[in-house]
This record gives sequence, structure tokens and C-alpha cells, in this order.
Amino acid sequence: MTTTQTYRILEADDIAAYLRERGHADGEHLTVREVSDGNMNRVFIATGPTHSLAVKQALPWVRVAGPSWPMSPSRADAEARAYAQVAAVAPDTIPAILGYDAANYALTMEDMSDLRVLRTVLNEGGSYGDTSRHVGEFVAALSFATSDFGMSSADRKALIAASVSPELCKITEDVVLSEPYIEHEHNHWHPALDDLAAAFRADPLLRTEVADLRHTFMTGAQALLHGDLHTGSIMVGNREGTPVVRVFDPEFSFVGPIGFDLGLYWGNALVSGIRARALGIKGDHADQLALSWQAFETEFRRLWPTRVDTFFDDAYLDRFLRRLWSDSLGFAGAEIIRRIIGFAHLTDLTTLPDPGPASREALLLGRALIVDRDGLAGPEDVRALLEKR
Ligand code: SR1
Ligand code: MG
Repeated sequence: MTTTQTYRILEADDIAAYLRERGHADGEHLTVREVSDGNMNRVFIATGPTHSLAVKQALPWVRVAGPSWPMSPSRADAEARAYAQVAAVAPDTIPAILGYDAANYALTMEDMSDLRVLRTVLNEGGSYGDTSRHVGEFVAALSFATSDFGMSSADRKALIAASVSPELCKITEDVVLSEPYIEHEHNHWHPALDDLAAAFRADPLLRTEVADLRHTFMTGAQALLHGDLHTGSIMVGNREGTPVVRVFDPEFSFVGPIGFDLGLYWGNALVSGIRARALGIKGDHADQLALSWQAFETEFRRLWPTRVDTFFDDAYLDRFLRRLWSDSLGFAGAEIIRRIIGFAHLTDLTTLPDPGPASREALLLGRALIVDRDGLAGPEDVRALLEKR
């Protein structure tokens, strides 16, 4: 992997001139502020008298770690590619992309600062509204279009080749699908969880099931994924009286198992529900897994008659969806566990007055989702599992 910086790293003071050079602004005065928030990249918002834009740039390292964790900025290529694919099938689900500067790994896009990050809304006690239906439809539209049901075999092979993203996949293989189950310097947890973290590292059944999910992640090239579809990758709000949901940040995109996208969303939604319960907040959390799954399944089945390869018959669709359901539950469990005893944690839990009990509950739920995933027949079984706790 190359880590030498051979491109222009943008600072807030450069953005106005940069946007003019790229033809995205004229001579108007632009006020620029940095709003970087995620683990990986930098984001700037440039606001002028008539319009406002966002510039997102990948650094040659993981932003929150700095140069000690080098990372190829070509992840921005993966993000631009994913946006282009989604724009072809579900343009209203993502921000408008105005241009991609491949030489500088920088995307210029719609300013979404009038919207709010779903995780922040939920942490403040807000509700999902129609978000889960949108997410289910987003995953169905992207995954069907980029699967062997939506593309010819030859086009699919080209997509798989173009979308290979070894460094970003390796992050997931490590921080999501192995490190939490071994001793690793990345791992950390609340002291009240010492016993459970140790138990998870010494749990052969859990280890083998996570190995199974990890191998599915590494080999299951079913469709182009968002790749990091947690509640921090979704903006929500209202524009002119219409609810708006935008999925963003697809830099972890690659051709992988569809259940990884659904599972990440579910894992984060379930933890958000555990937070609400710990705070005594009643909300619409318990319905979200079912709503997103139903929306996904309905849309996928609606698209099925358009499949390009009719050797895949209706009975195969049922089998495919059953496996996908089980994969999604497993990935949801792995997402929950890594967010509590792995590298990157969730403010849903860390900002609770006492994160210990809710984190313990979430860890045990994560384990159950992984090891019992084939025995959970549908959303009602997951709801029963939650209510039992
Ligand atoms: C080093 S990156 C850790 C996490 O941040 C990203 O948002 C992904 O979720 C990744 O797993
Ligand atoms: Mg992200």
C-alpha cells in the first residue's frame, strides 16, 4: 500500500479557490467551515449568498488515528463509484454529486447541513419516521441492480473487478469480524464489561460463527454494497414539508454479501432501541427491523420478474431471501459486539449516564443474533428475543 502523499490536501482556507477552479463557484464570497465527523475523512461546507456545497476529501490515513494508521485515499474512488451506481437506480436516496476530482480524491456534493444525522436524532429521543422503509428500499434497489439478477454475467464480472477495495475490506474484516474476539490493541470497553469481553474471547461457538460471517463477507460477492450502513451514514429531515432521507458515505463500498448492509443498519437500530429503553424513552424502535426487512423484501420481490437470468426460479428467490435474512442477523450481531468491545464505539451507549448495563444487554443480544441466527424465522422472533431481555 502506498502512503506517500502525492496530492493536494485541502484546508478550509483553500476550499473557495478550489471550488472556483473546479467550476463549482464563481466570484461570490464563500464562508467555509470544516465539519469532519466520521472516522475516516475530512468534510468542508462552503456557503455563499446563493448556494452551499460540501467538499469531502480522503486523507492518506484514517482521520481519527492520524498518520500512524496509513490508508490509501483511493477509498474516495470507491465512494464515487458507489454514488454513480446508486444514482442510476435510486437517485433520490443519496446526496446530489456535483463532481469527483480523482486526482485529489475529493467529492463535491450537495450540502446536507439542513438535515440531521439519524444517530443524533435518535440519541436525542427522536423517532425514525419513514427512514427504515427508505433504507430497505435503498438496499433492495442497489443490490438487485448490481446482482446477477439485475446485470448480465459479463457486466457483473466487470463490476466486481472495478469495485475491489482491499484496504477498506480489510478494515472491516479486522475491526468488525475478528479483532473483538481476540486480544488486540484496538479493542477497548467499559470496565463493567471486563468479564463479558473475556468470555467472548474464549467462546468457541461464537468464534466459529463469526468466522463463518467473516468468510461470507470475504467471498459472498452478491451485489454492490454501501459497506458501512450504520445510523451515522443516514441523514434525515424535511424539505418544503416533505420528509427527506439520504444515505451517504459509501466509501466502504464493494461487491459483497447483501446481508452486511441490512445487518449494519439493524445492529445500530437495535442498540438505539436499547439506549431508549435504558432512558425510559418510548419510541418506534421495536418496529424498525421489521419495517426495513419488509421494505427490502417487497422491493426485491417487485423487481424479481425483471431479472436478466430466468434460470433463477421463484423457489430459488425464497431460498436466497431466507439465507440473506440469516446473514443479516449475523452481521447485525457482529456490528453490535464490535461497537462495544472493538475499536469504534457508539455514542448511543457511551453517552448514557451508566453505559455498563445497556452495553451488557446489547453484547448478549449481539451474541444471540450470531449464534441463533438460523433459528430466528422472522422479525417477530427478534422482537421476542428483545422482549425476553
Ligand atoms: C478505522 S475505521 C473504523 C470504522 O469507522 C468507519 O466508519 C467504519 O465503520 C469502520 O469500521
Ligand atoms: Mg463513514
